[in-house]
Amino acid sequence: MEDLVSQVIEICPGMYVLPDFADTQALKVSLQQVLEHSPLRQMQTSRGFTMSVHTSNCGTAGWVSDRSGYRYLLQDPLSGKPWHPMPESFASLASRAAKSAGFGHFEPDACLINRYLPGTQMGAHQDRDESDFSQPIVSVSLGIDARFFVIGPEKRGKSTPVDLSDGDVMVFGGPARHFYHGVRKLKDSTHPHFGAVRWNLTFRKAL
Ligand code: MD3
Ligand code: FE
Repeated sequence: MEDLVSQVIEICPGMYVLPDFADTQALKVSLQQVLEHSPLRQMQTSRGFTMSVHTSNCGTAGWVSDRSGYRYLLQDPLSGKPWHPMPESFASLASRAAKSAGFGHFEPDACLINRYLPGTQMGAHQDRDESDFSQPIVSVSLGIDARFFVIGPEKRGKSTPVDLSDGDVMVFGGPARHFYHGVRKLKDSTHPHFGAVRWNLTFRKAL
């Protein structure tokens, strides 16, 4: 049988959108299992602000933020136990997406789970807590639409909007790996399988 074709859109060098690449319903049960093991929580920034996004992790390493700063930890600080192992369906999705964008052999060891409710946003930032910046980052959107924005290597300047819907996957590597980016305040809407929620899974090689 012929393979189903999927589009790969290059927004700028190193930054790719794979529209409707992920079967999000197939990820839902695994997501629930991970969250039973390590429940959602709101992280604090080093300056003491509470992030509006609710967060958890799975995989060998999990990204955390508190008054001591940002870092990856092998244990969930809420339980002292290792994070839930990364579900095979998550890992294979991330690896296939990276490969489609030209990054072969991507084996993520960290999956950050972000939950956005209407009103949730994420300010402009860089992802720079990982050890090897030659490895890409893969992001999977589930549920309601969000407007993601990317600026560039400097924090200030013109931003480019990208609207992300359920099933859309983005890959960031090469020059885009250190670009400032964020998510605009989520608008109220509803999705047939997820309700008034957006989930984002961010896959990284952290260690
Ligand atoms: C561009 N999350 O968790 S994913 C994050 O939708 C984060 O939850 C957003 O930014 C979210 O750090 C956006 C898209 C994303 C992730 C990593 C990137 C874009 C990126 C790294 C470099 C450049
Ligand atoms: Fe980020």
